[in-house]
Amino acid sequence: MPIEIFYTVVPLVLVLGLFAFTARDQTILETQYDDPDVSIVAIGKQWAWDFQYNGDDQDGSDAVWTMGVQAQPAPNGDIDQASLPTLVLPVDKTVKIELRSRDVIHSFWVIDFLYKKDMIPGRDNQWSFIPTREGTYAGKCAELCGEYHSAMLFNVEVVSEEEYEDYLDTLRAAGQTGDITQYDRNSNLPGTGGNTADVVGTEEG
Ligand SMILES: [Cu+2]
Repeated sequence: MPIEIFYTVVPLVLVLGLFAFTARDQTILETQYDDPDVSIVAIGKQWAWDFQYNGDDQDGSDAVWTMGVQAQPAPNGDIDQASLPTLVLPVDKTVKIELRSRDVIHSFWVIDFLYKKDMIPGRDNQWSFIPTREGTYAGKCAELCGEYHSAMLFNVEVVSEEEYEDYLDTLRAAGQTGDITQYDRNSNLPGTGGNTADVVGTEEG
């Protein structure tokens, strides 16, 4: 009898303990900012990433964006870091990222942020956080999504607010403005992903 009670109570305490900690942390991690300083849409696609930095307008007309290509080999055989899609974020600001997919299920994973979340076609996910340390952080797709899944890489650059604004200005100057969430699958070939003309060519309906 004492043994029976022992191996009923001990697992019960373990399971309830794990549940309590999970529920507590998950509630904190999953709380979304209603009015973030920075509102971003990250879109997964076979096999790269598009990033849209929303402005104030509801229709997205004052948004700026980049459209990425999958990882390219550098001359020495390594990954060409310079051509990877890059998400630029200002340090110490509240960030809310809307996670979308253009085709199949992907997963948005920034390794050093210790968090990842699926991008599911037709079901938008959100992730709110505050980047607190400047630097470059590696990200990748964490959901097997097809032939070049392993080339679905990106970098996150956390920079000062001035550098962030300068970066948005360079996108604006390059004419990369407007809402890209409405487009269907984009060409992922090098040299075509960020080209406005190609984007217009793949517009739906
Ligand atoms: Cu993927």
